[in-house]
Amino acid sequence: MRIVLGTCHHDCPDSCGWEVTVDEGVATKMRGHAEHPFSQGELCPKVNHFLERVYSPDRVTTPLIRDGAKGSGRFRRTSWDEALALIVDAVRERVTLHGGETVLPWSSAGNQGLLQMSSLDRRFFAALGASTTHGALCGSVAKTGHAATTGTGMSSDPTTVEHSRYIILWGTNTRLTNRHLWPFVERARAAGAKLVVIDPVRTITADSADWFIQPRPGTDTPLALAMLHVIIGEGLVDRDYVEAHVSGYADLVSTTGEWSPARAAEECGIDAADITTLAREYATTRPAFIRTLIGAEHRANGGMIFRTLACLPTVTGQWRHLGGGLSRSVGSWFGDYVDDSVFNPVKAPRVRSLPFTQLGRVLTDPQTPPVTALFVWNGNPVITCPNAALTRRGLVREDLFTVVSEQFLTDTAKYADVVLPATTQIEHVDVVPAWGHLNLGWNGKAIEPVGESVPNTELFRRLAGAFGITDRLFSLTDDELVDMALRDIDATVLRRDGFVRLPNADRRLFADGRFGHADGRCDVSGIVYQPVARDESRPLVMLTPKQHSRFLNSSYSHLPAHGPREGGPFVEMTADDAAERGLLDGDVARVANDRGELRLPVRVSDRLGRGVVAVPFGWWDAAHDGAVSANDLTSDAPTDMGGGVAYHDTFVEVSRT
Ligand SMILES: Nc1nc2c(c(=O)[nH]1)N[C@H]1C(S)=C(S)[C@@H](COP(=O)(O)OP(=O)(O)OC[C@H]3O[C@@H](n4cnc5c(=O)[nH]c(N)nc54)[C@H](O)[C@@H]3O)O[C@H]1N2
Ligand SMILES: Nc1nc2c(c(=O)[nH]1)N[C@H]1C(S)=C(S)[C@@H](COP(=O)(O)OP(=O)(O)OC[C@H]3O[C@@H](n4cnc5c(=O)[nH]c(N)nc54)[C@H](O)[C@@H]3O)O[C@H]1N2
Ligand code: SF4
Ligand SMILES: [Mo]
Repeated sequence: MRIVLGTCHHDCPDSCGWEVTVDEGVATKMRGHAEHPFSQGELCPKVNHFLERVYSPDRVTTPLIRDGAKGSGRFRRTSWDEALALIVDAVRERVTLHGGETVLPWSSAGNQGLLQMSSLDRRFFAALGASTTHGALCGSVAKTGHAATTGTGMSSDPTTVEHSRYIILWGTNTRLTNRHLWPFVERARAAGAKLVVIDPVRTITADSADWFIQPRPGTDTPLALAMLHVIIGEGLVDRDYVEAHVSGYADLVSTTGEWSPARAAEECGIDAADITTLAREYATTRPAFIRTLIGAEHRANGGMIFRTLACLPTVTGQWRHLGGGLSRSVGSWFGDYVDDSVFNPVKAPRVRSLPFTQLGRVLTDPQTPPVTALFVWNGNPVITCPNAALTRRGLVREDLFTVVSEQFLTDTAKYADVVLPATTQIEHVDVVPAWGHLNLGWNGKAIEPVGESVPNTELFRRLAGAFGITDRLFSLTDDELVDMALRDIDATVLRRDGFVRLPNADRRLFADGRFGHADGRCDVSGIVYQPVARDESRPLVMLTPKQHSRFLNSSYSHLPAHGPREGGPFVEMTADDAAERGLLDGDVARVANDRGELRLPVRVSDRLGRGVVAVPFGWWDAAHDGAVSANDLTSDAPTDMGGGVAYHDTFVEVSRT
C-alpha cells in the first residue's frame, strides 16, 4: 500500500491537494491532503467521489470510431493504430484540399495542469499549420478589464482577505465556487470584519453575508462609479497614493461627477442611501478587500465592470494594506516560476485566429478556408459554449472530421468521428498552477491508465508520430517536460511535499505603486458605461450561473453520485413574474427565445429580482429527453474586451406549455 500526493486539475480556484491510497495498483481511497495550506485536508462534494469517476463503467477506455449518424453516440471500439491511421488519412486529405488552416484545435478548461492543459499540442498543431483561436469561455474578460486599469493581470492574494476588516464579495458565489476561501473570510469576520455581497442573485453566499446588495444584472459599473462619486465628493480619497501612483484621475473625477448615487440607484434598482453608506464604509475601513471572480464578466459590458472595480482600491489606497486590495484570478503570479513558453513552437507559422467562444459560428459561417478538421480535448463545447443549437448544427456537417479526446462520451464526443480515451488526473503526472491561491501543486501518478487511455501529452506524442512530425520535445517524458518549465522552484521539495508556496507570495501587490503600465501608474481614465441592450419582446433576463455543488461546469452531471442528487434542471423566477404568466411552482414552463426553447419546471423563489430568471448550467442533453442545456438559449455575442461570452445577456420569455 502506498500514498501518492496529487492536486486537483479542475477549473476551480481551489486547486486542492489530495492523497490517493493505492493498494496493488488500485486506488482505494482519496482524501484531502491535510498539509495543503489552502484546502487543508478537505475536498468537495464533486471530488469526494472522484474514484467513482476514475472507475466508472461509463469511462471511454479504448479508441472509438463512429458507427452511426453524427450525434447518435453509436461507435465501435478500435485499436489506437487504426484510429490514428484514420485520423492521418482524413486530416491529410483535408489539408491537401484546403491547407493547414482547415484544422482547428479546440481545448478549454477541463484540465488546469501545466502539461495536460497545453504543452505538446502547441508543437503538433503548429507543425500542421493549423488555425489558432483567441478569447476564452472564462477569465479573459475579467483579466483584460482589470489589466486596462492596473496594467497587469496580477491581483491580490485572496487568502489575505483574512486580515481584512471590510470584505466585499462582488459577483462571486464563494461558498459554492471557491469554498476553501470561505474559512479565510470567516476568520476575518470572527475578528470583526463586515461582509457585503453584491450579486443580482441572493446566493448561498449572500445568505451568509452581513449585508446583501442586489443590483440589476450588468449595472456594476454605475454602482462603482457612484461609490467613487461619494468617495471623491466627501474627500475620502487617499491623496498621497493617487498623487504618486495614478494617471487619468481628472478623467475619472469628471466621469464620476455624472453618477450621483440617485442616478446610479435608478439604474441599478437599489437604494441611493445604500450606495452612499457602502462607499463611506468601504473607503474609511482599513483594510478593505474586494473579492471577485467570473460571474460579472459574462456580459457585453463585463470587461468594463472589472476595469471600474480596479479603480476602487486605487483611489482609496486600499492596496497599501495587508488585507486590502482586489482579487480576481491570481494565475499570473505563477508566470515567474512556471514558464509554459518552453512549449511554444520554435517557429510559429503565420496562421489565422478564430474566435474560440463562437464555435457554432465558426463551423456554420462561410470561412476561407472552411474548418473541416476539428480536434477537441479538455472541453465539452456542446454544453458549455453559448448558442448550443449552432454548435450542434456545425458538428453534424458531413464534411467535418471531428476528433474528441475524452474520459466520457459527452454530448460533444457523441458528434465525433473518432473518440480517443483520456486519463484522469490520478493516472498521469503534472504540476498545477492555481488561480485562487499562491501554492504550486504537484500531481503524482497514482495508478496506471485505465484501459487504453492516455494523458494529453501522450495523445500528442502519438499523433505527432503518426503524422511523421519530429521535434525533440516529443521524445521527452512528462517529468522531463515539467522540469523544463520550472524556474526557481525546488522540484524535489515540490514532489516530496505535494506543493510549494510561491517564493514571491509575500509581496503586497501595488502597496508602493509599481503598476504594470509603462509609466508604472494605475490608469483610471476611460471608464464608460454601456447599459445592457434590452429585447422588448423578451422581457426576462436569464442568468445561468453555477448553482450545483456537485457539478464542475458540465463535468459530473452524468454520474450517479452527482446528477440525480441535484434533482434536475429548472427555471427559477419570482412569484410575481410567475403569476403574471399564470405559472405556479412546479408547473412545466416553456423558456424560449429565437435561439431555442427549453421545457423546465418552475421554481418560484425570492432569490431573484423582478424580471430576472435563472437556469442552472451544466446538465447534459443526454441525461434527459430532449435538450435541457441552458446554453441552448444563451447569447454568443462577444464581450467588450477579452473575447469572452455574454452568456448572461440572454433574454427569454417564459410561458405556460
Ligand atoms: N460547484 C462549482 N464550483 C465551481 C464551478 C462549478 O461549475 N461548480 N465552476 C468553476 C469555474 S470554471 C469558475 S470560472 C468559477 C466561477 O466562480 P464565480 O464567479 O463565483 O461563479 P459564477 O456562478 O460564474 O458567478 C458568480 C456570481 O456572479 C453573479 N452575476 C451574474 N451577473 C452579474 C453581474 O452583472 N454583476 C454581479 N455583481 N454579479 C453577477 C451570479 O449571479 C453569480 O452568483 O467557479 C468555479 N467553481
Ligand atoms: N451558460 C453558462 N455557460 C458557461 C458558464 C456559465 O456560467 N454559464 N461557465 C463557463 C465557464 S466559467 C467555463 S470555465 C466553461 C467550462 O467549459 P469546459 O471547459 O467545456 O468544461 P467542462 O464542462 O468541465 O468540460 C471539461 C471536459 O474535459 C474533460 N477532461 C478533463 N480532464 C481531461 C484531460 O486531462 N484530458 C482530456 N482529453 N479531457 C479532459 C472532462 O471529462 C470534461 O468533459 O463553461 C462556460 N460555460
Ligand atoms: S473541484 Fe475545486 S474544490 Fe473540488 S477538489 Fe477540485 S479544486 Fe478542490
Ligand atoms: Mo470558468
